[in-house]
Amino acid sequence: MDPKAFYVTTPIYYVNDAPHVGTAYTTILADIVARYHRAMGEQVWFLTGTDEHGQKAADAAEKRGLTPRAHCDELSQRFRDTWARLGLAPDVFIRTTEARHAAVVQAVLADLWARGEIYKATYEGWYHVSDEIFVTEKEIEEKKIDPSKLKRISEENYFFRMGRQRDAIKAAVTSGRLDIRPESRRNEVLGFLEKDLGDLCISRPKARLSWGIELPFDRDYVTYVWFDALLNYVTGAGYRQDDAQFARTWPADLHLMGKDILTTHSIYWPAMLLAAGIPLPKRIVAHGWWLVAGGKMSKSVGNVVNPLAYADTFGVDALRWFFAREMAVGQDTEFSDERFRARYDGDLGNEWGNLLSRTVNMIGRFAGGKLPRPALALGGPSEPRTVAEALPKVVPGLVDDVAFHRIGEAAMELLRAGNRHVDVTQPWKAAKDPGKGPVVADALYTLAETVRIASALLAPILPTKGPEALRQLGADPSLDLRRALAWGVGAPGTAVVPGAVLFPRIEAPKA
Ligand code: ME8
Repeated sequence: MDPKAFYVTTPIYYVNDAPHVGTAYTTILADIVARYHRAMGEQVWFLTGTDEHGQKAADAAEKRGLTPRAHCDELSQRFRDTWARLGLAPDVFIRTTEARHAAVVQAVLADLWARGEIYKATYEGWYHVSDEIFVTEKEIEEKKIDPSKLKRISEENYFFRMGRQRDAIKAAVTSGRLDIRPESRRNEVLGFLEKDLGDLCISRPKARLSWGIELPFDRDYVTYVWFDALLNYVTGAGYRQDDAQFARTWPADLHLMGKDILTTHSIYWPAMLLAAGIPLPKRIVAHGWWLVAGGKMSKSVGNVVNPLAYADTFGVDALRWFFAREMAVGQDTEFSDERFRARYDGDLGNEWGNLLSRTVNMIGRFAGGKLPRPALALGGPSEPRTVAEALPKVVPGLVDDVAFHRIGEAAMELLRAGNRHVDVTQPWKAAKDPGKGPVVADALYTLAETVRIASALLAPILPTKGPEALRQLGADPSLDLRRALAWGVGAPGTAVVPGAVLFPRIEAPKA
């Protein structure tokens, strides 16, 4: 049987929002995860997609005079196009409006109904007429909802016995079988699990909302959008469609998302899976917000950053670098033009691009364009070599921790050591002294290995520039990452291939 693939997911995004920096971030983060695992020789299954049912999509379609399906087709395509423009290639782009997904949702619902995990009861509560949602007393108070907009409704609905699963979820989280990160979020979930979970209303009468998946046991109802949406993760892995595919993909290794939807993923979703007898995902990682001027980006404030503008001006790799290096997953982080430029000019231009061009240049001038054979180990291993040799031990753990800001920092530390090594060894001076051939050879080999290792390490984050740097060094971009991190893999005699400046200075005005 094929080995288990590393299965990483993003949330599936609501179609009504255009792709923005938040959704681009999670999708790029998942792409980086996918590339690191692939670079280490693993099979990967990377899923993203769109969440298309529910009231908001139905309303928006009506406003535009379109059928919900036509509306969703158009908006879902916008996500696909944006991800393609950003060079993201998920293995599956799932839409909740696909027939195969409806079949999975209905099969799960039928199964839960047959086993008594779903029951019918009267739901009574305050209904917000114009928003078409039930609101709690607490929400009415907090959001100061106008009482004239509220109607007391008593309605028959279907409920999922979520409360029954509380102890099982708690045991899974406590034991780490369901690993929730960061720690603060895990504690939040455990706190939530202290209370009675209650049952979950999972239906909407069609008379009120028809844009959804019909309940297989009552055609007058559709299922609640989250019940439908969460199941995308198993549909996209072949559940009830392709048993071999499902066996090699499920359980998900990593569900990535913003902290806004941690509860649905760490309570509703495990409860659904436990009730359906499907194994739990292994890990849930909730990242923080991209902030603008200290506040969350919001359409109403008008401070939403357009990731495409940055990708257009600085290149997709620069955007990916900023995302990976600037945010420690789990923390809120400021997105500013100034920080973006500092990362671009400082890290990419000054440390990496500069060391690459100096190295390739000097190998051209002082070593006939070929990687020299290192002749000496002057006074023990060089600083860059010492830094590089620590990497193989730490990199796999950092990948596992989704700690790309630390991988980025480790690569920069190596490049900084390389740039210092240029200043210390001054190969252009030594080259004037015929007796110092071995010193020059040693310095140039050290520099080439330094940039080669840093470039291989960065390639999953910068999938265009990383391989480009490696090609300039005559190195193989497809080498397994663990192998590529080893000092000494660069073969003496390899011809360097001088190329374009990796990160040209960009004088363009604010993106
Ligand atoms: O919640 N910073 O979809 P959604 C970082 N359809 N990430 C951000 C962000 C910000 N400022 N704003 C949004 C849904 N995000 C459901 C999910 S899954 C079964 C169903 C990201 O379109 C973050 O990943 O509202 C967040 O979780 C996601 O966008 C929400 O996307």
